[in-house]
Amino acid sequence: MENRMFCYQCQETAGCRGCTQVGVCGKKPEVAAMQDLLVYVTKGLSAVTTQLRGEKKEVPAEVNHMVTYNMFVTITNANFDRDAIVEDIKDTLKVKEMMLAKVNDISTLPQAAFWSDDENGFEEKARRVGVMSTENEDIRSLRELITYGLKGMAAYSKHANTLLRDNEDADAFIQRTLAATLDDSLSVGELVELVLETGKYGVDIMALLDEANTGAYGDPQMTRVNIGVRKNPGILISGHDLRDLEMLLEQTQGTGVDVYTHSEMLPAHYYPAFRKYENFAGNYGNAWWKQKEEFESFNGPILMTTNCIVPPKDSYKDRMYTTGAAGYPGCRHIAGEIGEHKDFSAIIEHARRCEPPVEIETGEIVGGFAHAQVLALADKIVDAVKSGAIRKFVVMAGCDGRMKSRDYYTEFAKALPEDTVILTAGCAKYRYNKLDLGDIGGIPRVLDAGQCNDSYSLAVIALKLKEVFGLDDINDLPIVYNIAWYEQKAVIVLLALLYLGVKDIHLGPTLPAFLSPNVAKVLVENFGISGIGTVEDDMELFFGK
Ligand code: FSO
Ligand code: SF4
Repeated sequence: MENRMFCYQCQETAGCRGCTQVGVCGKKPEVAAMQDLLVYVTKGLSAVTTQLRGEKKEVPAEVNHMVTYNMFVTITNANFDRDAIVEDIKDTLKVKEMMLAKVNDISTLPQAAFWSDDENGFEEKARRVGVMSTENEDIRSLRELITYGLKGMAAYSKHANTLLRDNEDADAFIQRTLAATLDDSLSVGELVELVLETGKYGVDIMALLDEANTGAYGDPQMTRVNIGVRKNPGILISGHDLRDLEMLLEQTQGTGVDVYTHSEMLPAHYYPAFRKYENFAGNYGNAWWKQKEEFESFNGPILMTTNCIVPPKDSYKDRMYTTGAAGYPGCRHIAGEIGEHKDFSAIIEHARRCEPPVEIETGEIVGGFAHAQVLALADKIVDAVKSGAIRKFVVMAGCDGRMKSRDYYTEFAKALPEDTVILTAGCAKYRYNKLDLGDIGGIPRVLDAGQCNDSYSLAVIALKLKEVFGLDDINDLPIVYNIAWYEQKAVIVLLALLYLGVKDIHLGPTLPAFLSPNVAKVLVENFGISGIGTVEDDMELFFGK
């Protein structure tokens, strides 16, 4: 059989249909195959653990963590290392066998619960278990929508686990639902129900992560982050893992090496706990997709703690390190499980041999408007809404990406009426967070809550405003939603918003390829989801003529 792949899990999928030769993200067919197999064996393990729970037997926390880690590994541009993924498959099969031995009644378990082989059989099996192994396009669409939502949940769950927070109920849901995507007896209606339930647990997991982050590092506060450079050599840390950042900051004290954030790590500056580190220098660069140029000019080592990795150029590949679920062949990986100390000394030594970063811009970014900070300003905000100084809030959270069509978001932000305020989270903000959009009576017109998972803050803010204004329906608030998506964490954020009852979300720059026409119709009819138009048309749609 030819070596073809099929992946359509992200917004940049080839031709808005599916990557079949090589990923637009750079994922090669042999990596795609092992990711498909890792998802399959993780679903098999999940069916076994779900049966164990049904028999009132305990599932160890390490097994829960294995499931979420595996799913995280398969998120867009997190891990390109085939050999590492093969090891994950082997480990998962071993654990699955151990768990299977504890099951009393194996009669209802799916085939995936029994499948096992050595590495020689992996390629052959992978070809039979990919996305296209589900023939009915609506069932396939719903299974993938659920699976991608669970991948997003898994990523957020892992971040909470890293800070020693667990939610066994949500883990049980993730596993039960992964297993359900193998169940041929489920109808379209039942799968739609599961999509919504996934959103419910998405809210729970984001709440857990919010508690974990604020519990460990304090409530984000309004902060001005420098985007220029200092004179020392630096380490650039990217991705979403705050615990990795904390360990790196601790280990760089007194070494003469500065630490800069990149892309989704920018919001770390908003947490009080990280301000005390004098070598925490600022943010360097922009959203993930510009990293080829920016990593080059940074000069020092780069630590990728999660997605989004762009296959590195040879000129800086030896300076790129990965940790956690991230991986790239040829880049050094820093080991360390949940609760373990990670040793970053090799990166620090490396930084000392490097030139300081080249300055690519100067100035500041203002952020830190997670729920506590916004609620501290609630009176001011409510007055501004009542007086008409703020007409509408525009949620522009989500992801950035390399498609030219995303210029829309910059133009949209520029065209917004001056009595509107952008609420944002995620890397989508880089499309407009360096524009000077001013403020309304001291309230900045771009309120950045943080990372994509901090979209949860935006929901908390909306619910609070609903209460303050005495409204029955969250959709009666003066808030419109124009969200950009790229990978699977955005899927769980979207499902969480749907669960909270938010209607009429605009999603761009294109709708997901994994929505079949019928599934898209369900989302349109029940939730009013739609795409984006031209900036002019959308201005009129949102704000009238
Ligand atoms: Fe962006 Fe990448 Fe945070 Fe995503 S850096 S695209 S939705 O990983 O997770 O916002
Ligand atoms: Fe293509 Fe996106 Fe899949 Fe990468 S993650 S192979 S770009 S659909």
